[in-house]
Amino acid sequence: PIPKTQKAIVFEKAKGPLLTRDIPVPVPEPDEVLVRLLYSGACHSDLHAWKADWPFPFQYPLIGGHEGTGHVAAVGANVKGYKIGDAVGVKWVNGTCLDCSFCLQGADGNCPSARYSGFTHPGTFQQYCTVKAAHTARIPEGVDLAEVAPILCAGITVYKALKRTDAQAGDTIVITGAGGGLGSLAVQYAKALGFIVIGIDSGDAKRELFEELGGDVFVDFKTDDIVKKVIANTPNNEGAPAVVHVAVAEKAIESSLEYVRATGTIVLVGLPADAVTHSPVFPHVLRAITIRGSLVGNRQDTVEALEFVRRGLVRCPIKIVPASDLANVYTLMDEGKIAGRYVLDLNQ
Ligand code: 8ID
Ligand code: ZN
Repeated sequence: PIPKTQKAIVFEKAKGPLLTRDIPVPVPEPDEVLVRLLYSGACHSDLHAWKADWPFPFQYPLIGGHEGTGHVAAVGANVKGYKIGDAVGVKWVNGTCLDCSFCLQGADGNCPSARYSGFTHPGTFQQYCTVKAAHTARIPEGVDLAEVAPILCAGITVYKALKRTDAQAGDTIVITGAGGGLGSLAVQYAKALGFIVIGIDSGDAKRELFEELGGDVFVDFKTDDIVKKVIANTPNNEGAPAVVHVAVAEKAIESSLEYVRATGTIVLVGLPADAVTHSPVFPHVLRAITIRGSLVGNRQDTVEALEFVRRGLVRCPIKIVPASDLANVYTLMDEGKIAGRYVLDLNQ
């Protein structure tokens, strides 16, 4: 039986208190699924939303969260293919029109009428949420629902970003922010795809995690000469053919212009507030480099990213905490102190 009310973490304004409230359980539209959520990852994008430090039309009161897992609790009248009890995930892209040119190209996040979990649609920091059936992710059998939660944003996003580097198996790739939520998954997808991985982050906890996850060379951005150490670890000291930035730091992007290999590709994923990419035109053209942005992933990327987890090639280094600990998680995240990912237990 579905209760009338549920617990949700709500904030009324930017940086406002994170209040646990009893609110109504939503009723699914004909093309929606109602999900009984058990777990939600806490992504740095949720922290950006709480701080409102992006030029994004945030709407309050807001229920954040966009990496949720649980079971189908109800299906809308027109939904086929899902039944009550199915293990499912909720992504950042919560619904799209399915008809525009972006949808047809599989650029789900760019659909002009897309709605986003935790940003423009009540997210996964609550016990029940609605999602368009077309954007509900199926969780493969045998996969742990807490452990898989971070795949629904972090995993999909870095898997897609790695594809967008156009790197080939055997290439050396740099991942900045390699010890954080996205980074710790990027390292594993990169290894599974056959890359040699140089990770940039700071401190023993992140270095140890990086090495445990199979990373090859760790560069500490606080104590190492970044450019020198990266170049020294690339074939013929030519520089890195591919870079994925998940660090929340403009500086990280700037220094990559100096260690990227001529003809190489830099993919921007992290979204530091007010950051600008300064790439002087002359070396940009003469060295023929590419700089591109990458936004989450589409439904097919989701299926593929989850398949790596099912096969045991990628695992999420998580710490599970009660949902009521979200404010502490945000503090630790702001201080750069989280190695891996925190996952909220939505029953606590
Ligand atoms: O679709 C997208 N583009 C997308 C999807 C999901 C998340 C973008 N994001 C964005 C988030 O909004 C955030 O800006 O990616 C960024 C990283 O999210 P996260 O992995 O959830 O954040 P984290 O766990 O806090 O990890 C960030 C890491 O960066 C390191 C920190 O030490 C931390 O481990 N870092 C920092 I801050 N400065 C660094 C630097 N200068 C750095 N690493 C290397 N060099
Ligand atoms: Zn996210």
